[in-house]
Amino acid sequence: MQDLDIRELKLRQLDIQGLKEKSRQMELGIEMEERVRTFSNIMMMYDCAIREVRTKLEVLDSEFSVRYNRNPISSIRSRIKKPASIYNKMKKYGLEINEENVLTGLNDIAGVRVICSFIDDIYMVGSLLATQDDVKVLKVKDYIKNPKPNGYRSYHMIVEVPVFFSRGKTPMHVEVQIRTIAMDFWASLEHQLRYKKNMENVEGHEEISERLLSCAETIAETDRQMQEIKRMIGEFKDLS
Ligand code: 0O2
Repeated sequence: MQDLDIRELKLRQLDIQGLKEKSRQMELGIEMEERVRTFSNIMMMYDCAIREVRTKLEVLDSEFSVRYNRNPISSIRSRIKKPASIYNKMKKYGLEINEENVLTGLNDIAGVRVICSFIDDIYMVGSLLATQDDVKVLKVKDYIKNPKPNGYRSYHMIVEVPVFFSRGKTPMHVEVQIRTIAMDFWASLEHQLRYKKNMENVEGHEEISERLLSCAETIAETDRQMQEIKRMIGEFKDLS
């Protein structure tokens, strides 16, 4: 009789432990669901910020197309940083992974890449965007005037734009990279070939770096020549 009681007691204990475990898992599930919902919400906000900036750039391009019969912007691409890259960058900067830091700690979760025809279009588009009164420029990195040692050229801006949601206005950060078709050609291939890879372990990495740098310089020279040709054609037009 006593034996049965003890067995019964043990079974009940197991039952309680099982229930506790189930409820802990449910709590974890709810917490996880909550985190996923928060993350999706933040990504939606960045997506909207990208659309705001894209629209501004598209408006400028349309205006130029009608007013001056030419398009300074050849194409626009945009992307939201992948969760794994967000995680790695936050770890790199020693940031705790939370909602606040995902919204304010990184500037490049939302990225817009603007491909221009000529070098002077880059500065014109950058300045026309910067002077809009709802755009705040937080940071500029001019890798055209100061190319990176590997030859990378591009004009980077971190801008803050207001996005209007149902609960009010939120200032959102967007990284805008502006470059010519030629700079983009180099950067895209270099990104595929080596950017972020551990090149030091690749045999002949010094020669690879030198060749990539040499390609970047050839491209920069071509961009300068195209700019000069455009200037000459512009002058000829003025004379006619
Ligand atoms: P991905 O995969 O394109 O998103 P910061 O925190 O601003 O001081 P950060 O973020 O390195 O430092 O800023 P920087 O130098 O402005 O570079 C931002 C982005 O420019 C990179 O994003 C690349 O997209 C591009 N970039 C910079 N340097 C190079 C380069 O040498 N080659 C190529 N191909 N692209 C470059 P991510 O997040 O690093 O990469």
